[in-house]
Amino acid sequence: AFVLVACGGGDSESEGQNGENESASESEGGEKVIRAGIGLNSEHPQYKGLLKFKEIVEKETDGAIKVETYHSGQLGDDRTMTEALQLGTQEVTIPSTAPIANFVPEFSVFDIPFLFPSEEVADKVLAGDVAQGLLKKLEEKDLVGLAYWENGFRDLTNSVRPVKTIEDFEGLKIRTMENDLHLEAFKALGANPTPMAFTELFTALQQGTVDGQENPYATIYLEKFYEVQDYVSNTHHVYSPFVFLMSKQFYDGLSKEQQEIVRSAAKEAGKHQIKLNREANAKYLKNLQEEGMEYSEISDEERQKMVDAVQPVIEEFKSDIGAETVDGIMKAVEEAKAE
Ligand code: TF8
Repeated sequence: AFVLVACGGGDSESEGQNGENESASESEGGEKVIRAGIGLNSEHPQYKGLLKFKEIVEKETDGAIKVETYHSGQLGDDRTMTEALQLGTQEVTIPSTAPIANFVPEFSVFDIPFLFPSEEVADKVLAGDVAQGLLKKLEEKDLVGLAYWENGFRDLTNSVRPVKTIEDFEGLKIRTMENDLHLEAFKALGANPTPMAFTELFTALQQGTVDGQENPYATIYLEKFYEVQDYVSNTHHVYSPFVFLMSKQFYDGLSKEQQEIVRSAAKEAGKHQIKLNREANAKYLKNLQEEGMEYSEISDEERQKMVDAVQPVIEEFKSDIGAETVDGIMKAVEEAKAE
């Protein structure tokens, strides 16, 4: 019944086995469909990862589960797609943790500025008990967190001036994700932040409703923000994980075996996504400069001033996030650093 517009994979492996093709046709009519929507465009590693998920799930279930993929916010933004999962009108989305905090406040722990010093530390902490425990909390909100994927370290762009020092933030109108901790952190840095859905961001930058935004280099480049932004700085102020979310209503309707398949597919596709994402984030700063953006490097000394400026905000939010979660993640960071 469903004709797929965006097709992933398409390699010979998916056609190979005769017996499996037969059972797939027998399941006609009874097939389940996963409508998977993401915010970023089809060039982004987030979408490449989603295509990998589709390939694995359709192969492993012999076509009993079909995956339809939608990019560029075609089905909505992070928040509205997450709500659709709760209602059971969409099956999969992969938002940043920041908007997920509007559903499960503990996820804001990842919005603590300068929490993760490196991707290696992020990997270890996200694989650890506290971060994995947060995924389980989603079930109380009719969501199933199948795996962490990666958005990555966020860097600042704007169209007013090069940002090298903390003083340079003064008065800049910065779009933030819909997350209170982000908002307050940017106020503490001296900026004038406005929360906004990602789907409205390009136009807001273009029309000058906001002066700047912050996202990993892959997003800044692949979403062509360089067309409407002049300056980029390696603030690396927050590491954003993505969470691969499934509607609990849908998940509960799967057989045990299918649940295992979607779970391991989300993890496997996540490894692929994270690899591509790191290659992209490492590569695209150069492309941004080639497109004419002026790059400013933040010195260690200046970054320390930013770390100090946001400390009161972290204190203020600790009880909202949950002291146990904050302390648990911070301990995990220290342990990962020491390894
Ligand atoms: C943001 C996030 C987004 C993603 C994606 C659009 O700035 O970094 O890029 O969550 O879903 O809103």
